[in-house]
Amino acid sequence: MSKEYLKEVLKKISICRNFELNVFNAVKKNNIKFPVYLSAGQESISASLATIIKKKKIKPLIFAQHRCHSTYLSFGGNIRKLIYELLGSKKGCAYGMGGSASIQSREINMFGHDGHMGTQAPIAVGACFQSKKPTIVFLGDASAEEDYVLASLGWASTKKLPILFIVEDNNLSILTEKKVRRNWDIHSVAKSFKMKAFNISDNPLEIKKKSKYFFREPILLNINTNRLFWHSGAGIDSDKTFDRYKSLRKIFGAQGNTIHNKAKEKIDILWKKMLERQ
Ligand SMILES: Cc1ncc(C[n+]2csc(CCOP(=O)(O)OP(=O)(O)O)c2C)c(N)n1
Ligand SMILES: [Mg+2]
Repeated sequence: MSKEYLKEVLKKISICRNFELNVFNAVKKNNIKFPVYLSAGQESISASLATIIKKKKIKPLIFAQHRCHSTYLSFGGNIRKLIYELLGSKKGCAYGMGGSASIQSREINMFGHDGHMGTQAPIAVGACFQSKKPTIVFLGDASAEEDYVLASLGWASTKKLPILFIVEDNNLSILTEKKVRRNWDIHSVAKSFKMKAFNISDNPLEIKKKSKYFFREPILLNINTNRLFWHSGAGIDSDKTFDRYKSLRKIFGAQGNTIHNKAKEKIDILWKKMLERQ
């Protein structure tokens, strides 16, 4: 059972990773002219959540922030429309006006971010409070520090909303580590608001273990992860960063390579064609 789940997650990550590698190259070649936020290294979070939630036959409202390509792709966003968006075309998922940071999609109920860290939390809580629809809000570890995010946790808990707060904790606010910024943990804060909250790794199996609580009550998962590339743009801070995708691929051996190569071929061809058409 868990092998099937892991395979589904791996397939999603391989689409996201190959997508991000193409974006990396497009930025390097100056084919993309605005700031780009690559999610490589962090893909297992949205890939796991999307796989789990699809199985539950739930289509949640999704509120992401700037590092959101993998969120969009994992939850079934149209790949071509994201490429168009990143190339500034009107055919993009945000009509070429969202760029990398404000990806939206009516088809998958994903709301674009406004660029102010953490504002997605009060907006998501408001949407969930009004509609009572299952809702996911993604936050960075730095965004989780904003005062309005904390107030949102309190209201979600008080009203017992069917909302899932996901903190993609890459330990960084641009380049400033968490330990420099604060002496507290967001999962402890959520607990003090009487919410279920957990501090886990980006291992898909750990994420799955907590899924029994999803949308039954408010819950916060602080998920420790790693971003492989620069905060913004195409570059590498360190080549020693742990890569969850690599470790998952190893579990599947030759099959893992086949999954990767299939995704690579599909995504590389798409990017090539669409860049040529520009
Ligand atoms: C309210 C606000 N303050 C500052 C910024 C500038 N800023 C943009 S991204 C960022 C760091 C975000 O870190 P985090 O939330 O952990 O997300 P990550 O980039 O690590 O995915 C900062 C300080 C902003 N966009 N909005
Ligand atoms: Mg961060």
